[in-house]
Amino acid sequence: LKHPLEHTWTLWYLENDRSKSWEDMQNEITSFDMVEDFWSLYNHIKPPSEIKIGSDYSLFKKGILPMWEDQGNKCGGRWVINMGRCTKLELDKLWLDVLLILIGETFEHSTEICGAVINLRGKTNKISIWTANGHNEVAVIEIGRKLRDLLGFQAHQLQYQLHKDLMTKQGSPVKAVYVV
Ligand code: M7G
Repeated sequence: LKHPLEHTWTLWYLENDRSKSWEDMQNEITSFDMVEDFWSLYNHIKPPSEIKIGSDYSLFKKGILPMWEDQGNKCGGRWVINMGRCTKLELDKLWLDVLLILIGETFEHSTEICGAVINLRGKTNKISIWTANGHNEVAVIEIGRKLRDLLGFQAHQLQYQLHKDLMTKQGSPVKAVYVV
């Protein structure tokens, strides 16, 4: 007997390749809607600490592409966690925690959740949680506070950035519209 999840989720893998456009670097791996299928996938793939620098994993609700341009993301933004210096174990643990928080529908405003991304960038590894509407302050703040508490970041500030700001300010720092 398998245990159903509330949503169907799709895992994506981005492999850096200068000969391709950014969109073409995204590879859809597989989708799942059962707890047991999540674990068989998780146990089958490399953890983030073992994949090449420059790569990303993304887990999104099925039907939402892991891109700013998708209808589901274009008015939204992300809570971003800058990992800084951390061990491989800490990195893999935090990503697994984020995955479980997502598929477990942990938030009151779970409908606002689009997905999560981990960017493997060496010293600037990042994990972000993408939500659908950056103007839905109540939902964004609830999600940010709960993330901070569940991940044990009480002493660590989390910032929320709008995708439209990231899209237009490539390279330069992007202001946070919310902080928790
Ligand atoms: P990143 O990989 O999100 O972060 O963005 P990084 O700076 O830590 O590596 C790097 C670049 O990838 C951006 O400047 C864009 O050129 C491209 N890129 C990233 N994202 C998330 C998107 C997206 O959603 N859509 C498009 N078109 N390009 C993106």
